[in-house]
Amino acid sequence: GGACKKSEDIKPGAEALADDLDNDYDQRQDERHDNKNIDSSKSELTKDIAGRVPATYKSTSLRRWRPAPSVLPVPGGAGEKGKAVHIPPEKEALMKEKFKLNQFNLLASDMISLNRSLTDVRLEGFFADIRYKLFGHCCRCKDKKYPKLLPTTSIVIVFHNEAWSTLLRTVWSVINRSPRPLLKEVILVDDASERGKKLENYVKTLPVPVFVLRTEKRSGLIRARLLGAKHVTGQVITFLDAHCECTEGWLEPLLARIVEDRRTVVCPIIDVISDETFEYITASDMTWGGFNWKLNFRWYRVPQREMDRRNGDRTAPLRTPTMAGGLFSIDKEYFYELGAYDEGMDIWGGENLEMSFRVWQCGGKLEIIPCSHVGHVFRDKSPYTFPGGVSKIVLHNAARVAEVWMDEWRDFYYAMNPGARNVPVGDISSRKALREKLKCKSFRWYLENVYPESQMPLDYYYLGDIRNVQTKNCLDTMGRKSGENLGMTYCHNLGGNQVFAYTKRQQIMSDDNCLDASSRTGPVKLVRCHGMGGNQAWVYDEVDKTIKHVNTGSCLTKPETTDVNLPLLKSCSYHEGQQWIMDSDFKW
Ligand code: UD2
Ligand code: MN
Repeated sequence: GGACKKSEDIKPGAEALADDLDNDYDQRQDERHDNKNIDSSKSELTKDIAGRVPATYKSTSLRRWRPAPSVLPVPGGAGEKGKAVHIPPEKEALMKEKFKLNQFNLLASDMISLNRSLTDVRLEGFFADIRYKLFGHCCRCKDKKYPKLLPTTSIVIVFHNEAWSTLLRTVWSVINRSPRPLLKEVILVDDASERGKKLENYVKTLPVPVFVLRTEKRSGLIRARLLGAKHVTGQVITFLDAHCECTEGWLEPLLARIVEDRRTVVCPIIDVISDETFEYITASDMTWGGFNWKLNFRWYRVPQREMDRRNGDRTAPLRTPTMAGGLFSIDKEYFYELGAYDEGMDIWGGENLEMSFRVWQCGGKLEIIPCSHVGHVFRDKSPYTFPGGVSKIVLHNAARVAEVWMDEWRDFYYAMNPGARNVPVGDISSRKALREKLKCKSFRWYLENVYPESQMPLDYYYLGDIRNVQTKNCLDTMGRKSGENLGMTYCHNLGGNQVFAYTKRQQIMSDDNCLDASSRTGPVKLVRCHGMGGNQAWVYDEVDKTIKHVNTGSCLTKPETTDVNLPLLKSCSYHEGQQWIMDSDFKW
């Protein structure tokens, strides 16, 4: 592009600190995008993008298009081939200072070329080769043949106070690694950033159409994405976070899958770009998306059931119960048919589960396409403000998910999040009407058919706290992890760590952990639920009020006075210390 100055090492020294802190979109960071492939194909490209507006779906031909060679590594360049960047000790203070701006190592990011090279991370190798030879079906991503006619896509990237280098590296990775005929445009939505340099002039120099939109006031990522989507002219919308890097061949498999079935919402495998070193680390292709009782998104191991459905082919589309939310492609018309996003959601959170449930319950499919890899900088903390408070916003969004989509299982959400009841959910009538209009299936259907491995029990007798008759105290996980002892303390009536479900499969569970005992005298531990009975099977007797461990015949017993926080397992004597009440008086 015309604005490209020649390659120069960026050496932000201590003297750079002051002005870097008030302007982290410092132009010095774009000094190294001397992109060889782009210039040579520029005339081709203008013709492709501007000269042809596909009238129908599946109309953009890749037949005559030849891929540019992938971006060549700059010898000795920081972070090339996705390698880690190490900051010399004398710059550590500066590094720490800059880390606070975005909650990632901005100094490292600024040292890396805006179009650094990455290695090709797609699955191949010995076992894939063997399968290919033996069974003839292709288990190597690089050998897969995609239709020559694929829909065009527009990339929508929303951001608030994003750093120049990560944002533009995202854009460059899209430009460098997407077949040009498929890339309609890139739409950047600035969600009222308070700092940063103007992008308008810079994007004009880029070899593909890149537009910058602005929200009038901080609107949050959900409404910012809606604004971006409105301006999409491609056939497919592809959303990305503002700190991503797309790898070789990331786009074709996503679009190809949508061509097969336009009601498929597809996600790449989200690889990890280290927030400390910006190293590109390939993520497992054996994880999918789930969620816990709090309605937090979580990664879990793909169950054997789904591996079997795919005949063990790790390159086949993976049906995932939920998506992380930031990176996915969806047919534009389908996006709107399906209800776009819930405009009542603020700032951050919840929209990923909302869309996941909606896709599945309303007749679509949600998949991870393992041949598509995109890196993302995962952070420990959020760098920006949540006007009105983090928990209030996140709980508000989650409550909308629970109320509209989860039927009776919304109780788990309210039980697990003390205070969630006090957060107003706002007007949800239009979202409920949407669910009606689309004739969406129930949450029970979703749990039975899409996510039977979920920690939401399908059938349960009870959800609430479990009180001891003698001590009047309650069982309490004390927030402990799998493998640790169950605890007990005074009943606080707030739910959270004192909420247990007693299920028809005889489990007593708290989120994904179950009460578990392996000997007749305890201890009683919290162990990841396995759903196979065994040490995790308990029978509650409503008459004598005992909780009996099936395997050992022992009874759950109040703690000794020496350790009042440790419930025990003892032979049953039916005294009050072994009587429990499952009949909570929570406020939900
Ligand atoms: C994950 C998703 C993210 C979103 C979020 C839940 C991935 C990799 N990321 O969290 O896309 O689904 O879960 O809501 O799946 N932003 C704004 N305005 C705001 C706040 C954020 O534009 O008020 C932008 C932000 O600059 C970023 C994007 O929204 O580009 C996502 O935010 P994030 O990176 O903080 O979310 P993340 O990755 O923790
Ligand atoms: Mn992100």
